Parts: sequence; C-alpha cells; structure tokens
Amino acid sequence: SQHAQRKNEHISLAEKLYGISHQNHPFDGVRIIHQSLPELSIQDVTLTSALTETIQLSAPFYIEAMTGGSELSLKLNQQLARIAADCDLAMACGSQSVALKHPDGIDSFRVLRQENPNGVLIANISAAASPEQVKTVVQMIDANAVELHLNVAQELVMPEGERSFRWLDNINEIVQRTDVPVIVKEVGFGMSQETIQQLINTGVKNINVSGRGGTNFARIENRRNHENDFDDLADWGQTTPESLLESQRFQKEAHVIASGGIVTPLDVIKCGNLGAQAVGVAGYFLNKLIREGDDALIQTINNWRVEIERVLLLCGCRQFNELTKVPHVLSNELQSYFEQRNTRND
Ligand code: FMN
Repeated sequence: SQHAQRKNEHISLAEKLYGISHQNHPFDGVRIIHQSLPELSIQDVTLTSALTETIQLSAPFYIEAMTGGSELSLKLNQQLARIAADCDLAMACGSQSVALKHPDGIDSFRVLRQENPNGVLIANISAAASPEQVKTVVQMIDANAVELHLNVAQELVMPEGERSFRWLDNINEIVQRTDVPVIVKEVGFGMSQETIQQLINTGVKNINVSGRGGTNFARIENRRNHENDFDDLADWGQTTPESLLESQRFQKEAHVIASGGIVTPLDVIKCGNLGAQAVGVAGYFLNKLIREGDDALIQTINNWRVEIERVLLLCGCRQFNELTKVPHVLSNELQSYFEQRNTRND
C-alpha cells in the first residue's frame, strides 16, 4: 500500500540522513559538575526507572517508536523485539494506524508480542485516533501503555498529510477511556511549556517531549517529495534539552519522558539531570541495527547499561530519578533560552 511504502521510505531516509541532520549536538550545552567524593559503591546503584507511575523499567532508556506496517518493518520489528527481549528493554512500536486501514499490516506489529511475551511494549497511534481505535491498537500487541503522537509539523510538510488539527478534546476522551497509561509524545520537534500546560489541563499524566537534534521529519519528508521545499524548517522546534527546561515547572504534576537526539549514555544521564524519568532512543538504535546488525546493537545496549550505572555512581546517585539534584552548568545559549522563556519554577 501507499502507507506501507511511506513507512519504508521513512526507514531508509532516517538511515540515510542520520548524523548529517544536525550540526551541533544539543546535549553539549549541558555540563554536569563533577564531584570527587560520591561516597557510594556500585552495589548501591540501581538502573531501574519509571516509564509511567505504574510501569517500572529495568533501565532508564528504551527503544522508541519507529516501524510497522510493511514487509521491511516486519523484519525490523522482529529483530528489535528479539533484542528488546534479550536486553530486557521496553519498546514502542511505530504508528499502528496502517494496521487499522490494512489488516495485512497487523502481523508486523503482533510480532513484537510474539517475540517478547513478557516485556514492556508501548502501542503507538495518532492523537487523532478514536478511543475505540486506541483500544484496538493496545489489544493488537497486548501493550502495557500507549503513545499518542503529536506530529503537526510532519503532517504539514507531507503533500498527503493532514491539514486539520483539533486534538485536545479527543485526547481527553482517550485518557478517560483507556485502561493502560497514555503517553502523549512529539516526534522530534520538542514541546513548549504552553503545550505541556494544555496537555496537563486535558488530563494527560505522561508526556514525552521528543525534541529536535536527532531524527528530523521535516528533512525526511522533504526528501520524499520535491514539489514543496520546506528545507528551512530543518531547524524548527525545540531541542530535547530546551524541551526538558520547558517542562521543569510541570515535573511534579506530570511524568516527563525525553527522546530526540539521544546518541550516548551520557545524553541519557543529562536527560535525567534535566528531569526526565525515562529516555527513548529511535534513530541511533535503528542505524546501529541497519548498518551493523543485531549483535552490534545488543553490544551497544549492554555498554550503555554499564556506563549509565557507573556514571550514576560518579554523580553520587543511587538511582536515575536522583539525577535532578546534581548541579549542572548550561551553555550561554541554553541559559539565555531558559531566561527568555522564564521557565523557572517560581
Ligand atoms: N514516532 C511516533 O510516535 N510514531 C511513529 O510512527 C514514528 N515513526 C518513526 C519512524 C522512523 C524511521 C523514525 C526514525 C522515527 C519515528 N518516530 C515515530 C519518531 C521517534 O519515535 C522519535 O520521536 C524521533 O525519531 C526522535 O528520536 P531520535 O532522534 O532518537 O530518532
């Protein structure tokens, strides 16, 4: 189908454009202050984190939403699901709307549960989906939680994309009628404090700010079709550190999750330092898998676990959610952003 074709193009373009899509790494603007006396040993440190109030993870990072719906994504999802099971990582799937329209796409999602019967799986669908559709996609993979994606910027760059976006009432309805935790997420353009406030007012408890700095759907969609040139939107949106600063006033009211441009274990640590409870990784893991294979991705994930545990120790933290107490210094640019946006909790 045309839909499956688009999904395949997303995968190949995400792979092709990866790493050249951003000039500087937004996390360089956050420096954690080193302390020489953590007064802890490694046995004191645990990697556990909380994806939502009720879902515990054995690591603070997980595989973020990417694929499903095509032959290629069936194969990728199978590989990713095996890796998630092997490494005990949570995993979100790509948008399941394709499987609602074309039932032959269902297998590419069901494979996630087949390969990983006991893991944490997160369903994914547009915030425009009906509560019934949300129920269907949760059941499709026996999901532990569901992500509703906000992808206005992406839709507008697509010639065949949506042009009407009145989602808040629908999100409220979904939150009330869904019996697994609902996470509302961006797709790489970040979130502002105004958006986060709107979501909280709507009853949303879990927010994934998914910022700019990694996979860039303005660029990906641009490459798919040349009749409209939106290349100047490549820098649109807030980076992940900016989005986390935007979220700081709300971190007691909502469970904040980060994603977007995470490429090192230290990035995961910095997300925790800025208040994220868990961290999703999409493009970097996808590229590792496509370019270097399953074993390389498994090795990477295992290395990340080891490094994150040791850096938690280095930071004097027994667990991920203690990272917010660790002092940091922001780059002039990020500090200026912070002040201009007046995101202080006062
Ligand atoms: N996010 C969604 O919520 N639903 C999707 O269907 C979806 N498809 C994606 C497909 C690909 C190939 C990639 C690379 C990302 C996709 N995303 C989707 C966005 C990611 O979940 C994530 O928000 C974004 O890529 C930023 O993270 P990254 O920089 O680690 O890639």
